Amino acid sequence: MAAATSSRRPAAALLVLAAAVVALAAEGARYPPLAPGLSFDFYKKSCPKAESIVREFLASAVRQNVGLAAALIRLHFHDCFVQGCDASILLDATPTQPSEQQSPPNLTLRPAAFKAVNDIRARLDQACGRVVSCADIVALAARESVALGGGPAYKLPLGRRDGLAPASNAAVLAALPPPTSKVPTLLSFLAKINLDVTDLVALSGGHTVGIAHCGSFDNRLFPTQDPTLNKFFAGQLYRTCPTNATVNTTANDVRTPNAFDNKYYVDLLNREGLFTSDQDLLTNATTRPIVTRFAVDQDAFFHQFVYSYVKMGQVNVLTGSQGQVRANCSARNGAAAGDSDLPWSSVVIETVADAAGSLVL
Ligand SMILES: *[C@@H]1O[C@H](CO)[C@@H](O)[C@H](O)[C@H]1NC(C)=O
Ligand SMILES: *[C@@H]1O[C@H](CO)[C@@H](O)[C@H](O)[C@H]1NC(C)=O
Ligand SMILES: *[C@@H]1O[C@H](CO)[C@@H](O)[C@H](O)[C@H]1NC(C)=O
Ligand SMILES: *[C@@H]1O[C@H](CO)[C@@H](O)[C@H](O)[C@H]1NC(C)=O
Ligand SMILES: CC(=O)N[C@H]1CO[C@H](CO)[C@@H](O)[C@@H]1O
Repeated sequence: MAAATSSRRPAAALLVLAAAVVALAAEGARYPPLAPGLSFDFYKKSCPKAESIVREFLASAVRQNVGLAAALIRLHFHDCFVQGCDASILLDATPTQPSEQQSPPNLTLRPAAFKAVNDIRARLDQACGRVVSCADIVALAARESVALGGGPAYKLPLGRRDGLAPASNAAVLAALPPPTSKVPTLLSFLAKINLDVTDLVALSGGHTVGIAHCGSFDNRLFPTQDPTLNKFFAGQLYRTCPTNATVNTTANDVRTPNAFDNKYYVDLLNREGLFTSDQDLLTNATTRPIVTRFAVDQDAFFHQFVYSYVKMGQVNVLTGSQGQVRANCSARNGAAAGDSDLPWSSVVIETVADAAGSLVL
């Protein structure tokens, strides 16, 4: 009896403690300075339910397709790295172009992310009219995806407006480092949008969820094995990607593929990072101490991830009367499908194909 009572009390105390830790993860987070025009309560009057509508939609959508969360986290990266967080990545990207190669099953993740954004757009329109921008929907969807995976809940500055044109293919390539990059190259790309070495290590932690195609890491298998790759892990990768032309996918985080946690950094300590750009974070002496810190302290990772992801989410935003709020996240307002002065389709199809296979974040 006494034993039963005393064992229940610590359990209850533990629960309280756990709740306190979760709250801390959100409230103890530092936030970067807000970009002019953005605020935490931007839709308080015009669409008070915006955040709960996104949350409810994704809770159900991610339950049906766990890969959607990773795809949405990645979509926000790609949007912000290229031409700022203006939803330009969504423009005219109808997911219908046939693939040249046999289509890997998981290529469907990206179209699923685009569809989720448009489905959220429709629900928000119904509730509030066209007031929430597609760029904010992408940022909100990414935020909910982090939390749904078990990651930190955080406050999100809102008020982004949507861009009027997609980035050129050249601009996309100039903005996103390939996954074969090492730390100095990664840092030179991040410096273009004022992100630093701590941001690099924290944002790379986004690879705690999601999958990658063989083509993004087979440089470490062929023609010879990368010496920084754990031999046993390499053996697994050769089974997934037996030749340098295999169309196949594997999890980014071998330990907990669908959980947003700090196990990605534990992977790196064990030399089980998937990309060159992952493993070099441990190899390089500048980034190694940050990797080690996040591997042993998940709260430290969560706090820094919130800071860096919110910072990234404010890169070159359009605000106030700049840009527009798109009615259809896939097309500029008033742009008919056959619009002749803007040959979007060709540009964007290339952009999306690149983004699917060969980019680091
Ligand atoms: C949105 O735009 C895309 C691309 O132009 C188009 O294919 C799609 O039919 C549009 N959706 C709606 C609901 O109008
Ligand atoms: C590690 O990264 C730093 C920062 O970019 C760079 O200066 C240094 O040369 C890198 N070290 C190696 C061994 O590449
Ligand atoms: C793709 O990966 C799976 C799982 O590792 C493996 O069983 C399969 O043989 C691979 N497919 C090809 C074409 O190599
Ligand atoms: C892949 O392997 C083939 C045959 O060995 C070789 O000709 C080709 O250059 C390789 N491609 C890459 C990207 O390594
Ligand atoms: C949505 C989807 O098809 N996800 C799959 C992607 O590939 C991984 C590994 O091959 C599967 O486990 C997922 O179910």
